[in-house]
Amino acid sequence: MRSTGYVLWFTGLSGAGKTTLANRLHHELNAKGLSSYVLDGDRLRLGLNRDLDFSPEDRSENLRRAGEVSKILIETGTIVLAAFISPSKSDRHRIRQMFSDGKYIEVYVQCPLHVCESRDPKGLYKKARRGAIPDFTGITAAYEEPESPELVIQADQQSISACVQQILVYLRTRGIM
Ligand code: GGZ
Repeated sequence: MRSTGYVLWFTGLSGAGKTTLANRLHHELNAKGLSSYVLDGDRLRLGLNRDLDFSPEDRSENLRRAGEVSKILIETGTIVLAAFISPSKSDRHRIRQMFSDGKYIEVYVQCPLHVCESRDPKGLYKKARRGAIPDFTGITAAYEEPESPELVIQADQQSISACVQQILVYLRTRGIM
C-alpha cells in the first residue's frame, strides 16, 4: 500500500509567513479529508525543546528533534507541516537524509528581510536591532538560502491564498492529493 505520509518542511526568516501558511494549508488539507499536523518552532520550544536556545548547536538539536517527531507522524499517514526557520544548509541536509526519497518536501518561504522586519508582529526584530536578542536570524545570525528546495513561495509578492494554492497544485502534481 502506498504510504500517504509526507513532511513539508517550511524554511525562511522569522515573519516570512511559514506558520501562517502551514496553518492555512492544514485547514485546506483537512477539508479535503487528508490528515495533517502543524509543528512549529514556537510550539516545540515551549515543551519538548524548552531546554534549547538559538545557538547553532541548539538550533541543530531543535531541528533534529523536530525531524524525528515528523518521522513518527508520517508513519501514521499524516502530512506534517513543519515550520522552522532552519537557517543552516547542513541542518536542512541532515533532516532531508532522515526521510526516504520523496518524503521530504522543502518549501522555501522567501520574503526579503526588510519586509519581515517591517511586519515584525512580535517586535522581535526591533529588540534584536537594539541588541536585546542575541543570535537573531537575519540580524546577528545567518540565514543560508536553500539551493534546491522542491518549492519556492514568494511570500511577499502574492496573497496567502495564492501561496496556499501554489502548494496545493504542487501536491496534486506529485499525486500526494
Ligand atoms: C530567530 C527567534 C530567536 C532568534 C526567538 N532567532 O517568528 P517567530 O519568533 O514566532 O518564530 C521564531 C522562532 C524561531 O524558532 P525556530 O525553532 O523556528 O528556529 S530554528 O529553526 O532556527 O531553530 C521567532 C522566535 O522563535 N525567536 N529568538 N534568536 N528567531
